Amino acid sequence: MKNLSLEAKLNQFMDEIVRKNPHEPEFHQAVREVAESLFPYLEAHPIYQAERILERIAEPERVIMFRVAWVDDRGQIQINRGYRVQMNSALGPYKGGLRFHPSVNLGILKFLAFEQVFKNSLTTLPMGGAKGGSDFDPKGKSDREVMAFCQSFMNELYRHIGPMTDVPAGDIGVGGREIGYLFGQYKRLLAEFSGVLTGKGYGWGGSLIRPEATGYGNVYFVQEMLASRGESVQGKIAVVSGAGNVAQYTVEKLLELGAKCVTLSDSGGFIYDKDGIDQEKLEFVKWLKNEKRGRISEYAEKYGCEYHQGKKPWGVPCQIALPSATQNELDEQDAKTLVKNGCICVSEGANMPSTPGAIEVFRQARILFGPGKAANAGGVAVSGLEMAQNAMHLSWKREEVDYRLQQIMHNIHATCCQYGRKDDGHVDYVDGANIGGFVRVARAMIAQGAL
Ligand code: NDP
Ligand code: 2IT
Repeated sequence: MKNLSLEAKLNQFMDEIVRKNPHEPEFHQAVREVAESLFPYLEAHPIYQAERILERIAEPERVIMFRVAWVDDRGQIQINRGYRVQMNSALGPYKGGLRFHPSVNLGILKFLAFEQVFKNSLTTLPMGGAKGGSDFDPKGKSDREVMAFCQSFMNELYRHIGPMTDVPAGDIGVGGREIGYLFGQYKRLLAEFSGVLTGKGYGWGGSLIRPEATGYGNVYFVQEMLASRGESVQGKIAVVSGAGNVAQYTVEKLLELGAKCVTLSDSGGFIYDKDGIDQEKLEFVKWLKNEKRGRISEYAEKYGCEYHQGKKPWGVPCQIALPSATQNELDEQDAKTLVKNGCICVSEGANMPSTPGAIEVFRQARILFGPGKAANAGGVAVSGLEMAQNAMHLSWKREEVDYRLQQIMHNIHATCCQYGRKDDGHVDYVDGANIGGFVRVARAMIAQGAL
């Protein structure tokens, strides 16, 4: 074993991961990326090898799967599958979002829960890592159907969560409406008003800035990366994918800082607004997506700009690209196009939006590349601040939460630099985030014994 090359050891480790977790390609992808960063570090820190920390982190502490039956508007029973992957509790109660999307399966939730462990560690707040959700598709469902589904989902989930045990939040397909229905059902079942979920509405336990936090946080991270090369956001052209929670507030903060955002997308295609998305157009997007629940093509109809059906926005020339929709939405060819067109900074609002081939292109080109577990940590960070406010039974002002969010993103950037700086001074943010996130979890696991 000792004589094996690092690559052979990595392959052996990955073979075992694949053998134990068959048919879960996204989970393999997430683990491999972390393992590639960590293996050289582990060589220099044999204690973590002896304690088998990475092997332990890659095995969920607990996986819960359950049936969710509910009655649709036609009076028919629908059956979905619910999940909660409780990955790691070394640093605090399990914490992470719920995703409602037809593509949800165990492998996708395991990749997301795995990423969450490192991300939450990077925030330095006391949160373990988890993810959950269902293959339920909220698209085209009435509010009553969504409520019926959420109530049935919580009827099972409630026994596995709690403010000191596991605190879910939103993700794709789970926003303020769903969190409200889930919270109401939990409260009814336990007769207890507690901070069991984050992303609650303001006035009933929610934190100011939580809706904005992921998008704003990603732009704060971009500011930090650009500043390290003497650059700023002001005057840059930005390409954003997605049109949901993360994308909307990414655009809002970029606008405030003087950048020009020219794209948004959804699963139907992308809009290209050469004049830039201004605040008024953004307010339309918020209404379109959060209330009307329509398609982004309606933006192109209203404002007379280009709409590219079935396409992604990465061919649009820009200096900053912010993938904010879903996993593996930006591939190697897209990455080459971005670099060729002069993109200097890619920062992941979504979880694992860049394929391994794309990441390799960004790293080779030495452009600024902020991996999701660092760049989009602002969302869960403000969730952590929501938990703190709930525990104190008070709420902070907008400025206070925003200031803390900025500090946390600043510190995450510093951690990435600390662990990702190479001999020639170049910072590899992927290595920095993976190693920086790992170290806190590893120390806590060693202190807490073999479990
Ligand atoms: P929303 O549900 O609010 O928005 C998701 C957006 O992505 C929609 O525009 C949706 O389009 C698009 N999308 C989703 N799935 C696909 C797909 N398979 N192909 C193409 N487009 C797709 O989710 P969020 O904005 O909250 O989440 C976006 C990303 O950010 C996810 O990767 C999530 O994990 C990550 N994230 C979210 C955080 C949060 O606090 N909400 C925190 C950190 C990361 P359509 O409506 O057509 O499906
Ligand atoms: O991926 C993520 O970090 C989230 N969806 C937010 C998790 C949270 O608990 O706020």
